[in-house]
Amino acid sequence: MKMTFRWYGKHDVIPLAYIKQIPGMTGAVTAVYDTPVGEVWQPDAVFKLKSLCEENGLEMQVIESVPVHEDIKLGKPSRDRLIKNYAQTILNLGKAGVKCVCYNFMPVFDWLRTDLNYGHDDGSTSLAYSESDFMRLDKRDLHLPGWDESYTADELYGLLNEYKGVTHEKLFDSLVYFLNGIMPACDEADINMAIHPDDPPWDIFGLPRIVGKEDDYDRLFAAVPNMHNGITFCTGSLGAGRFNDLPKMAAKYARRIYFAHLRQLKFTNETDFYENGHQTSCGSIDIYGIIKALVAGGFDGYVRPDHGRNIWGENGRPGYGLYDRALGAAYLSGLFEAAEKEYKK
Ligand code: DNO
Repeated sequence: MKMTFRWYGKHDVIPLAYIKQIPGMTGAVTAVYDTPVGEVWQPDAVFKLKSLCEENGLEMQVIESVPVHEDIKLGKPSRDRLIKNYAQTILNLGKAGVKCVCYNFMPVFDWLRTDLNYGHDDGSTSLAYSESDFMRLDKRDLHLPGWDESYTADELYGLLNEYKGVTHEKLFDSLVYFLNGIMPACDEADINMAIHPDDPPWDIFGLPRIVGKEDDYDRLFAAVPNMHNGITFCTGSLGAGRFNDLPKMAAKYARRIYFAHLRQLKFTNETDFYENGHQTSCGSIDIYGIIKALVAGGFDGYVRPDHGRNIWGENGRPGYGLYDRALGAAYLSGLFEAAEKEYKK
């Protein structure tokens, strides 16, 4: 296991030097943020990022994310050029020593929470999701946390319209087409692709979502068995679906899980939850059970703490402050140390 920490590039208010001070920290998880989606990440941009990390004593072996252009998800004719670009980005990343690329295949929107500033009794804040708040959203004027705000209202409307004929099957075929297109580059660069689950793991706004439960992964690996086709195991995303048995899935896919996002959430009723400190006792996700299952199953990938609270007066990027994620990293490292001594095969 290698402990890592997400870093949003030079605009991140958290200095890499601080990240390095977290005990056991080996690497930064980052991305080239100024290349438009669909274009090739040029070697000089990639190497510059790598140097920044290394100057601070951190590796850059994991990228989160290389975003997938909507035309690829939509299966449009332009996808062949875009997939070629993606493959070239993979080759460029491989030359810089990257080993794992996190990406997602969610149409239009990434993760969804309805509150970025949920207040806890102890004065800390975190992200939260409420079904009734979600139902109340004005679907014609969507501005939600975590979403790509670069779309104008018209563009968003146009894009949502384009997805009208896209069924789960069609989206799945597009994912398989995409993966088959980039696997040769992954083989050459020895890079593992790690698909991030849909968050939450169900359809939103009538848009299909296809990576959120055990059957989805079985289908994906049957369609693209290449071992470079793998998973980002995000406990907060998968855990939002009460139908998922996380320790079971961790055990089953341990050798396909190249990257683990470990985070906590606590259900307040059947559908609603808030995020919390990483400790198993802080929520509904059995973090230690998952780590034991990963280790016993042969997991040997990258880990990062995910979505901490804002604590100690920090006014950090929601879910991505320094302090609670640092506490999370220390806690998770302790659990891995225990589990690896006990269960490592
Ligand atoms: C949320 C993140 C996601 C993730 C992407 C991966 O906090 O985990 O935004 O980076 O879905 O492509």
